[in-house]
Amino acid sequence: SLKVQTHNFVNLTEEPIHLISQIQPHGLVFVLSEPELKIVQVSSNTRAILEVSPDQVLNKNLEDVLDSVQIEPLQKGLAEDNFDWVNPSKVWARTKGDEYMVFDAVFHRNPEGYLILELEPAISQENIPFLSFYHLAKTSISQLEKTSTLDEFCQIIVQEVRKMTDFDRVMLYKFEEDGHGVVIAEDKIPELEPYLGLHYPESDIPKQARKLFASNVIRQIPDAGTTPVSLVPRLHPVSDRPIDLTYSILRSPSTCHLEYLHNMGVGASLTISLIQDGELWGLIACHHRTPKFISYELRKACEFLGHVIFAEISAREETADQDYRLKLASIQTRLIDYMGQDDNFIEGLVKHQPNLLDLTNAQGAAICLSGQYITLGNTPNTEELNFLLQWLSKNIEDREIFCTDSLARWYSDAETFKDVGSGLLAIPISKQNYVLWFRPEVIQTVNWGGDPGNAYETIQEADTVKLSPRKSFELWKETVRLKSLPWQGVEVKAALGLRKAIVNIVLRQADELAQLAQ
Ligand code: BLA
Repeated sequence: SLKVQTHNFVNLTEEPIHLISQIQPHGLVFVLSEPELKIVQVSSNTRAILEVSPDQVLNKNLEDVLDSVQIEPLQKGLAEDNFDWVNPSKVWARTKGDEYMVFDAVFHRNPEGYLILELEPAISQENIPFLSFYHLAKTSISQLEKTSTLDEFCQIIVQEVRKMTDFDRVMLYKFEEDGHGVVIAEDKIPELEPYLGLHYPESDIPKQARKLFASNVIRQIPDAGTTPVSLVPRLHPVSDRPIDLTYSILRSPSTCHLEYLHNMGVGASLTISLIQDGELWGLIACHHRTPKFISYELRKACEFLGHVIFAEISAREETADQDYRLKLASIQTRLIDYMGQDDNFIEGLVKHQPNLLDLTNAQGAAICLSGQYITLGNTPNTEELNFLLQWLSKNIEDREIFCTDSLARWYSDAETFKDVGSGLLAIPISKQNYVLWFRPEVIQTVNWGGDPGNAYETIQEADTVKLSPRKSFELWKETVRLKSLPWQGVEVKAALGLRKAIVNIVLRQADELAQLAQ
């Protein structure tokens, strides 16, 4: 029935990807018990890589696989959980006969406290040696300092990452407030069609994946066409649960995402998280049409570059905000002065320059006090204002502010005055008394990478339901109506500041009236 499907569907979009218990086959994973470093879980591809079966490895100590000469130097770092000190360590393991294979050994402690070792093939591919990385970062940063706009800046980032890694396509993907995202910068080989400026729905990168990416900041899929391998035993012998692979570098991505990459024609990817104030701000997403492996060192270099560069983005965003915030603060101060000077304080908000409109960059404003309106600029008419106020007093309750760039979504009658009031910022002063700011409709075209209304399909297979990403990422133009330009955080704050000042004046006047009456 529909009910069952809905239930499954919720489970599917929230698939716990950190508990997948599968890894990508190009490396090996060992879950260890301490202090003896006994192997309690291992990936089942030991035969393919080391020519021994998982059973021959399980319950052995790590030194039986990597011999003690290699492990002893690491033990101090491991005992102190000093992973920066041990990662990566070059180790070798016997494959067959007298042959050895060299790996990058990378240790971490998972969220449950278990020690995990991952072995990746040590491929020396440094056309950019790690030690010269500092110079690279320095030239990149000095290049970046010359750029003036944020867009230019982001463009340099993707170019630098592409120079370092030689991916076919490198993008900077930024999340918007509602969870969907936009490609804001791109560097690519000419044969590929551009994704720059395209929007992608929230479900392409579901919530639990975004959460994981905030703690595991760099992830690679060197070959999206391979079949994942399982851990054996499937459950951790002590916890009796799937091991938490949140911080793993080899964890297999969800099959849904592998299908997505296939549909996009992507053979390999590298993704770097950009974090701001603990939250995922965006991603640097790299694509290659064919398999491509990036060594641990080079990944670290990319991660570092992403980090350093992103600090600069944040700083620039903040300065831009800061200048506007200062401007609005000075308008607010002047409005408060005007209110103090005029006999009727309301007049002070509308008679002078700057006025109420300048405080929030609105095209219309209305002050509604005791059933009277004073308006400025383009506003709905008196009757429309009457109904809007009734709706507001019923619906916004005790909130200090109501703010939307699409009023008609909440209040359908707003469609009739969309040309003046598609956006509304409302502050209640007291019951029935409001200051309202309006913005007109701005019809926008949003270019989506595929139809966002059909971002995925649900496929029923016997008694299970699975999600499958869309097959086509072809440009899909959406015309967005009944929406104004968005209110910015600093504008909302300025409105709240004014509210405080007005409430104080109203309270003072009420006090004075009460004293007169005594
Ligand atoms: C992961 N989806 C991702 C990732 C990206 C995208 C960048 C992170 C990949 C990584 O960290 O290696 C999406 N890639 C994009 C977008 C662009 C791009 C938007 O290049 C734009 C150009 N995805 C779906 C559906 C589901 C889904 C229907 O489309 C299922 C609900 C899931 N995507 C999904 C999951 C992950 C993901 C579960 C996490 C993969 C993992 O690490 O396990």
